[in-house]
Amino acid sequence: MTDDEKAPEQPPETEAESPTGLTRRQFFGTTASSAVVGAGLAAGSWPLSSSPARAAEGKQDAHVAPGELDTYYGFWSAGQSGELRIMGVPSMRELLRIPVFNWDGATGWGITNESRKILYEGLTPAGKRRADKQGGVLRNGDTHHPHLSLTEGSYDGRYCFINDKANSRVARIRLDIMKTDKIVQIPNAQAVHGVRPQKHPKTGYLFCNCEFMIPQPNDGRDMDSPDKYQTVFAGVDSDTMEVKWQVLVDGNLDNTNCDYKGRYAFSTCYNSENAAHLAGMMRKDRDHVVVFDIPRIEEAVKKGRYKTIGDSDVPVVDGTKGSDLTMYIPVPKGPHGINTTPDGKYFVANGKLSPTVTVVEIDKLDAYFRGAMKNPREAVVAEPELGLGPLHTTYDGRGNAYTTLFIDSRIAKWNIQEAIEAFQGGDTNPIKQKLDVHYQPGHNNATLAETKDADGKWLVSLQKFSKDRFLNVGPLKPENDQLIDISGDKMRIVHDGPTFSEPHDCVMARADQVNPRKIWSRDDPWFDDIKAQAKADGISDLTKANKVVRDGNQVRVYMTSSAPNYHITELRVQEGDEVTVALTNVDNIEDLTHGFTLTNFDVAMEISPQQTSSVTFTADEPGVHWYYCQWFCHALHMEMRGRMIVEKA
Ligand code: K7E
Ligand code: CUA
Repeated sequence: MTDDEKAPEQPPETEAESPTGLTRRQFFGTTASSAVVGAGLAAGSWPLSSSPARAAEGKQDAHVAPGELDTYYGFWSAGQSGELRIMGVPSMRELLRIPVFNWDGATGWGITNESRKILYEGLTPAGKRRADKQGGVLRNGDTHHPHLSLTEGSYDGRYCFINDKANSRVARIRLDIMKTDKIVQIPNAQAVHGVRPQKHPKTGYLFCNCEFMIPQPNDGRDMDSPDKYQTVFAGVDSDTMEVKWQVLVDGNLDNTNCDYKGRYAFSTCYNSENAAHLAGMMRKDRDHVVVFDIPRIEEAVKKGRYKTIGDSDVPVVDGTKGSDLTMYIPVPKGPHGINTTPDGKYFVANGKLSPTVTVVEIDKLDAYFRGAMKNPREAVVAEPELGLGPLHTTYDGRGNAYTTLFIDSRIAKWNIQEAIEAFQGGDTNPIKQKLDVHYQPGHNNATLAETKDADGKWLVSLQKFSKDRFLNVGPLKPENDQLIDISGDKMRIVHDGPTFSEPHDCVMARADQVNPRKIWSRDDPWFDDIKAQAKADGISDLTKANKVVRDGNQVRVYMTSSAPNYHITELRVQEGDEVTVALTNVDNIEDLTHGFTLTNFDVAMEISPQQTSSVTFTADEPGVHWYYCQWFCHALHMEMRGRMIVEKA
């Protein structure tokens, strides 16, 4: 039987098939409210909820009227753009971009002293050497996996974490101010891919998969012996963003997840062959999932059962096959995503090169680590065949799973319990529906599905290709993020959203679970460094200071602004001075952001209400240099500017 034969009948998926005479895009465009959906169905013979014999589609209204607010925050990675994006769901409106590993001219990320410190201080020695060669920053990032901090399995609104595959870093974003506040580069690693915050009792560790295998240490040895390359799984303390320990493993590491009890993390491996080339990586029919026993790893570190590698002092324990710290579960072929069910009972590893997903019962892992289970495959409780290219699975909290099928361009909805029964020999077909998506989905995620509060309302499917879905913008096309109503028995696509390169993954939290501040607090530790410097310069309150301090050839300018004025509009320095401008926005009105752009100096920064930002540059060009406010803040915004006068040395 083919997968298609197994799947229940589906609504028409091509534009020509619509019985209403509308193209499908027009149809959904006119059915923004649930009342119209009902009318449309009654009028035509669209084979959906109008027939009592068929499963009903959800009827949620995805339209968020002008002035109305979304019910979920979405956190979208931005792939090669290196940032994090905040979306409103279900409107799919982009609300904010948060620079993380990229350079950003709007906010001055990579330019201000505050951001440059964050971008630099967590780098490895090799990372610092590279940054030093190019002005103190690494310039690009490749974000894949945003995940929010949890307390006892629920979102707690503290942090978002995100990986950088390109330069092997992970970052923490403070959700109260929506700014990146810590970045750490993982030693002994190339390409940090899967990351996942511990769910219980609270985050806790941030678990990090280092994808590529390399010689350990990577100092010129073993370069022509790929069979000796190894990679590590890393535990990062999310409170300090320090790497606490690493685990050497067999094979590579792709995606990772963890349980709801605080004991296990688990990662997929697609290169158990230790191959350096594609054909070799595909040789075996089974790769594996490696399970990490976190308390045992901590114990091993405590007892000194570790080594260090190269110039890193991070303890590295041995988790290769035969170790008592890990368990290797063979799964078919090249598994990719790994997703824990919201009830905490199972994880699902997605086959990618196998049409199957593998369901593992988490409670059964204990038996293996106790020594009571010899064959790790005994922990597998189901392995349904879903279609071609299963990559990632998400959940509705009602016992159903939704798996993206990359090659089929579909999402398969299937029932976990029925898949388990079928695995035990029952004749149930666990597949409930297959839905065409456009095109080639990677991750999908449902609202709150990475927490125990999965609510089964909305599913977002992130497509790698948009092809013909939008106006042609040339050879580089947007991705296509589709919003799907999963509140009914059948999935229904309600929105196409183009996105710039390339959201791999997203998570969604209820709006009440994320509570950012409206303006900055002057007590924020963000300002600690500049406050300390100001104090040394005799300034106790930056909101009252308009003062220029000369210290040799260093000049520190403390300035305030309130719409539409800078309170220093004429600044005299000498050619060659190293100038630091610390600017405080004393407006305390919500949304009244100012900025500071020094023309022809490549200097720009944001100052939102009650924020201080600082920047340091060399006044190397004599003459008159205007600085201006680049955020339109007032009717006299154009006039909000001043002169830096650089006198010839
Ligand atoms: Cu599947 Cu990097 Cu999460 Cu992309 S990974 S799809
Ligand atoms: Cu201040 Cu524009």
